[in-house]
Amino acid sequence: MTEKDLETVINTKGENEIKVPPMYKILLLNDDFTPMDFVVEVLRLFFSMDLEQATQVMLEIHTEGAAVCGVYPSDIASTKVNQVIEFARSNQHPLRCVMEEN
Ligand code: TYC
Repeated sequence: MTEKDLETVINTKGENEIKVPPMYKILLLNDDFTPMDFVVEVLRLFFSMDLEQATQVMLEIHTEGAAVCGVYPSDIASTKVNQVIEFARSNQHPLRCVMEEN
Protein backbone atom coordinates (compact mmCIF):
# COMPACT_ATOMS: atom_id res chain seq x y z
CA MET A 1 0.00 0.00 0.00
CA THR A 2 1.31 3.49 -0.84
CA GLU A 3 0.84 6.86 0.91
CA LYS A 4 -1.80 7.88 -1.61
CA ASP A 5 -3.92 4.85 -0.69
CA LEU A 6 -4.38 6.31 2.77
CA GLU A 7 -7.12 8.75 3.57
CA THR A 8 -6.44 11.21 6.40
CA VAL A 9 -9.15 11.62 9.03
CA ILE A 10 -9.17 14.95 10.88
CA ASN A 11 -9.96 14.85 14.59
CA THR A 12 -12.06 17.43 16.53
CA LYS A 13 -9.00 19.65 17.16
CA GLY A 14 -8.41 19.83 13.42
CA GLU A 15 -5.35 17.62 13.66
CA ASN A 16 -4.59 14.70 11.39
CA GLU A 17 -5.32 11.77 13.60
CA ILE A 18 -5.62 8.41 11.90
CA LYS A 19 -5.41 7.16 8.38
CA VAL A 20 -7.80 4.61 7.00
CA PRO A 21 -7.40 2.84 3.67
CA PRO A 22 -10.05 3.57 1.04
CA MET A 23 -12.23 0.52 0.39
CA TYR A 24 -13.25 -0.90 -2.96
CA LYS A 25 -16.39 -2.81 -3.92
CA ILE A 26 -15.97 -5.82 -6.17
CA LEU A 27 -18.84 -6.33 -8.59
CA LEU A 28 -19.65 -9.22 -10.89
CA LEU A 29 -21.48 -8.20 -14.07
CA ASN A 30 -24.13 -10.17 -15.92
CA ASP A 31 -23.60 -11.62 -19.37
CA ASP A 32 -25.61 -14.03 -21.55
CA PHE A 33 -23.07 -16.87 -21.67
CA THR A 34 -21.49 -17.67 -18.30
CA PRO A 35 -23.39 -20.60 -16.72
CA MET A 36 -25.23 -19.85 -13.49
CA ASP A 37 -23.48 -22.76 -11.74
CA PHE A 38 -20.09 -21.31 -12.61
CA VAL A 39 -20.97 -17.93 -11.09
CA VAL A 40 -22.17 -19.68 -7.92
CA GLU A 41 -18.83 -21.52 -7.79
CA VAL A 42 -16.92 -18.22 -8.17
CA LEU A 43 -18.90 -16.64 -5.34
CA ARG A 44 -18.20 -19.62 -3.07
CA LEU A 45 -14.50 -19.91 -3.95
CA PHE A 46 -13.44 -16.26 -4.02
CA PHE A 47 -16.00 -14.58 -1.76
CA SER A 48 -16.51 -17.35 0.84
CA MET A 49 -20.28 -17.49 0.37
CA ASP A 50 -22.35 -20.55 1.23
CA LEU A 51 -24.54 -22.12 -1.46
CA GLU A 52 -27.67 -20.22 -0.46
CA GLN A 53 -26.02 -16.79 -0.38
CA ALA A 54 -24.07 -17.45 -3.58
CA THR A 55 -27.27 -18.47 -5.36
CA GLN A 56 -29.07 -15.31 -4.17
CA VAL A 57 -26.22 -13.03 -5.29
CA MET A 58 -25.92 -14.81 -8.66
CA LEU A 59 -29.67 -14.30 -9.26
CA GLU A 60 -29.36 -10.63 -8.29
CA ILE A 61 -26.60 -10.19 -10.91
CA HIS A 62 -28.68 -12.09 -13.47
CA THR A 63 -31.79 -9.91 -12.92
CA GLU A 64 -30.26 -6.52 -12.01
CA GLY A 65 -27.14 -6.61 -14.19
CA ALA A 66 -24.56 -6.48 -11.38
CA ALA A 67 -24.12 -6.99 -7.65
CA VAL A 68 -21.52 -6.20 -4.99
CA CYS A 69 -19.73 -9.39 -3.93
CA GLY A 70 -17.46 -7.90 -1.27
CA VAL A 71 -15.61 -4.78 -0.08
CA TYR A 72 -11.83 -4.79 0.43
CA PRO A 73 -8.74 -2.55 0.58
CA SER A 74 -7.24 -1.82 -2.88
CA ASP A 75 -4.50 -4.50 -2.92
CA ILE A 76 -6.83 -7.30 -1.90
CA ALA A 77 -9.58 -6.09 -4.26
CA SER A 78 -7.31 -5.91 -7.31
CA THR A 79 -5.78 -9.34 -6.57
CA LYS A 80 -9.25 -10.87 -6.24
CA VAL A 81 -10.50 -9.25 -9.47
CA ASN A 82 -7.48 -10.66 -11.34
CA GLN A 83 -7.97 -14.13 -9.80
CA VAL A 84 -11.67 -14.20 -10.74
CA ILE A 85 -10.97 -13.08 -14.33
CA GLU A 86 -8.14 -15.61 -14.70
CA PHE A 87 -10.38 -18.41 -13.34
CA ALA A 88 -13.21 -17.44 -15.73
CA ARG A 89 -10.92 -17.19 -18.77
CA SER A 90 -9.23 -20.51 -18.00
CA ASN A 91 -12.74 -22.04 -18.11
CA GLN A 92 -13.61 -20.18 -21.36
CA HIS A 93 -16.27 -17.95 -19.75
CA PRO A 94 -16.64 -14.21 -20.49
CA LEU A 95 -17.56 -13.34 -16.88
CA ARG A 96 -16.67 -9.73 -16.03
CA CYS A 97 -15.46 -8.61 -12.61
CA VAL A 98 -14.65 -5.00 -11.69
CA MET A 99 -13.76 -2.94 -8.65
CA GLU A 100 -14.89 0.59 -7.80
CA GLU A 101 -14.19 2.90 -4.90
CA ASN A 102 -16.80 2.55 -2.19
N1 TYC B 1 -27.01 -14.55 -17.28
C1 TYC B 1 -26.29 -15.80 -17.15
C2 TYC B 1 -27.15 -16.93 -17.71
O1 TYC B 1 -28.33 -16.79 -17.93
C3 TYC B 1 -25.92 -16.09 -15.70
C4 TYC B 1 -24.96 -15.11 -15.10
C5 TYC B 1 -25.16 -14.67 -13.81
C6 TYC B 1 -23.85 -14.68 -15.83
C7 TYC B 1 -24.27 -13.78 -13.23
C8 TYC B 1 -22.93 -13.80 -15.25
O2 TYC B 1 -22.22 -12.51 -13.37
C9 TYC B 1 -23.14 -13.35 -13.95
N2 TYC B 1 -26.50 -18.09 -17.93
